[in-house]
Amino acid sequence: MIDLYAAGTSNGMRARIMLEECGLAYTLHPIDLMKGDQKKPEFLARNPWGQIPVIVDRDGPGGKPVTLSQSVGIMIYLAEKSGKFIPKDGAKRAAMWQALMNATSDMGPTLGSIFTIARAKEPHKPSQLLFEDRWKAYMKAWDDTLAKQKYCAGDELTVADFALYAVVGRAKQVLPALVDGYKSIDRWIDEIGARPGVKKGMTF
Ligand SMILES: N[C@@H](CCC(=O)N[C@@H](CS)C(=O)NCC(=O)O)C(=O)O
Repeated sequence: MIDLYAAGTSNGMRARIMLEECGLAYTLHPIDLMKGDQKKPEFLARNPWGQIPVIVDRDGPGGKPVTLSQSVGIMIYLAEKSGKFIPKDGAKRAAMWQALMNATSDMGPTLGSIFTIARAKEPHKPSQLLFEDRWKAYMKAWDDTLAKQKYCAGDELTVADFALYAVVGRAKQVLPALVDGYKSIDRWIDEIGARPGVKKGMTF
């Protein structure tokens, strides 16, 4: 059994989508970020960085418990545990890592910056433009890629699709204009978003 400590942000969604898609039994423990649950001693004991998501796998490698934070670390851990969503072929796996890192270390923080600036009483215009332009460039590149191939890393569904879906899906929930007008991304959103595991994983 796995315990998931998370909230409804793109990072939290990634972890929940993977638990669902890998078919692993888990219990969700909702963390209220606004109330600061993530800075309480019991949470910091699991992740000293004080951020969601965190999983505790009571049945980790060798039967020993594993406590893990970092959404990408969690996704890969769960993919390896279940033997799903990581290509066996080396070139395809490299393409998966490239797509995964763009979704998580480029697009995720860019979206976070856009949200933070949008919530400010007096948004700093140059920063707003910088991050919005960066977001549009990533979206355009994904739209072009997904016009040529079915999934983020090629012809195989991988963790990268779930990572990108969490960030694009979260953008669609909060600022839908960020996701408007990308035909191939729309086709991909329709397919990935229709998966029961993804639907449940996006729900908090
Ligand atoms: N690199 C980390 C980032 C985790 C992260 O930024 N978590 C945010 C929510 S999306 C959080 O817990 N924020 C609350 C805080 O920092 O106090 C990951 O991928 O898991």
